[in-house]
Amino acid sequence: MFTNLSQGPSSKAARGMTLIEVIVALPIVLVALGMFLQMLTAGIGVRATSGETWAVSCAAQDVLERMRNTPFRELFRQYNADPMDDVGGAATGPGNVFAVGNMEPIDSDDDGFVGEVILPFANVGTQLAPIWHVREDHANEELGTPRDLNADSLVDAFDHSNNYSILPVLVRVRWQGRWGPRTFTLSTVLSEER
Ligand SMILES: [Ca+2]
Ligand SMILES: [Ca+2]
Repeated sequence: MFTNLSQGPSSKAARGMTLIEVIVALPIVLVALGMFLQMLTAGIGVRATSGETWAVSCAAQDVLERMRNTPFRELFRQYNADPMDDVGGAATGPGNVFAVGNMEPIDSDDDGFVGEVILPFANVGTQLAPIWHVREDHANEELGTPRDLNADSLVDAFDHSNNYSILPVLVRVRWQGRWGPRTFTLSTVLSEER
């Protein structure tokens, strides 16, 4: 003879306990699920951030590579902020700013481009009528200037756009990242002996 235990009072108690267990476990499960979703979201965020950095790094290195492939004497005219003196005619040069895909510039960015090429160039004219010079006395700690740029062992306040022999350069990208403003910078010194 077999007894159907499922119909007994102990089975009802077991079912009751199971229900209580579920009620007790539910918040724990929900918390665990929340943590899992948080980790999943963070993981996606990390991947997106890494993707941004990779794209920006490639773009900055590409700009530096193009500068290395530009005739050294033409770097000043091609990468200053004056489109009128570009070697191939007005506004044919790359200029001092560049875009990276559809990345958004940070709010305080005046020119609307995320990328910027920074060289020891100074505007000795006005905003409306700029006159760009290569200046040894251009003060920029990141560029390492003031610095002798024409190898005469002197640092002066003259225009060296026709006789510079080295050009320190920063290629900087500032963009509105997934988690806020971000900056990536490459720096090097370009010289005639490349
Ligand atoms: Ca130019
Ligand atoms: Ca000098």
